[in-house]
Amino acid sequence: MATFRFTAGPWNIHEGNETFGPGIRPQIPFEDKIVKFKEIGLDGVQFHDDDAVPDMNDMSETAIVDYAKDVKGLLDKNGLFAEFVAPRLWFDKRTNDGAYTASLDEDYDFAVWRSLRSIDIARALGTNKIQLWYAREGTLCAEGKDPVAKIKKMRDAINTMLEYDPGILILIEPKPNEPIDRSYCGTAGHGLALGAQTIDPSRVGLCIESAHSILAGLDPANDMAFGLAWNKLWGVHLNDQNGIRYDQDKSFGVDNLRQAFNQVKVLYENNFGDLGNFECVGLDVKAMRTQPAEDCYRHLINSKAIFLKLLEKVKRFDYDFQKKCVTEQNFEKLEMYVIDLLLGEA
Ligand code: XUL
Ligand code: MN
Repeated sequence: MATFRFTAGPWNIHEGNETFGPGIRPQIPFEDKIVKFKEIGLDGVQFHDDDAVPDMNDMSETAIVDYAKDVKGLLDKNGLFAEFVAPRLWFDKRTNDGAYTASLDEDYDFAVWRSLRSIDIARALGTNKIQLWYAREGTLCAEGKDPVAKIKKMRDAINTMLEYDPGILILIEPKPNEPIDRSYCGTAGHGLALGAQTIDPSRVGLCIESAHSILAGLDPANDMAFGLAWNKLWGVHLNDQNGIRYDQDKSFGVDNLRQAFNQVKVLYENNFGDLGNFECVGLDVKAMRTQPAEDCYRHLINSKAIFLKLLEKVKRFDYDFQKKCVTEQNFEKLEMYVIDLLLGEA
């Protein structure tokens, strides 16, 4: 029941830079991160388009693919696969005001160019998954965009990608805010509704990130369940988050263990990983700024370890006892059992 393949992106090892201070750990070359990923027990790597091909904006379309093929060689050498490629549509000046929802037509065109190149890169890396995190698709100034027209542009961009390559899958990773404060695609429901409006809804699914669900005031396990109910959960980004504030990307389970337990439980019970889309367990976590450089993979190691410890708890879950409690409608009894299980007393 269930196959768990663990993945992370090169951005998950960073220098500790945040809004209030610059990086304080030395930069680690991409190749070193890849080697270390394998060593700490990851199975695959997640990419932004420019994680794979850093100077892509200034390269020809053939040069981009050639460069990506070399990256594939590096992955093969280290026994890792590429899970997905996500166009990074929030760094460049041309995507300052949104990408598919940019105010200027030429900026929209740039975003679509990057998206199609992401597909080329994904193919060269050996994956058919494109992940869309809609960073700036929304507003800070609410009157700055016509929301109805712009939401339709998000659909148009997906259609262009689906048409460009009939074999790709699009994974929408919804998030309600940050860096914008009003997202046009904030929840799993928005993601699926958007997918349903495209030319091929069967190729649009979800990647649910724990922190993003929490930021939306929702329960991550239930968001995952919502995707699983329709076989639309094609990826997860596990992490943790202390309430509704800035996006923290804490290690999985460190803030709310029971909430993490229920994420593992819903994935395990529903055969995640064996559902036909090579579903992976992404660990979208970031080390605290205080973390020493010599131990800067610890948050990834911990997140995987916590997942596996919780998996053991899930496997010991007493379904007969649960059924009895449900029949008696004695959920107080069931709650105590879950707490005892998590505390090692059941
Ligand atoms: C942003 C986020 C990103 C995406 C990849 O909050 O989670 O790391 O997962 O673009
Ligand atoms: Mn993420």
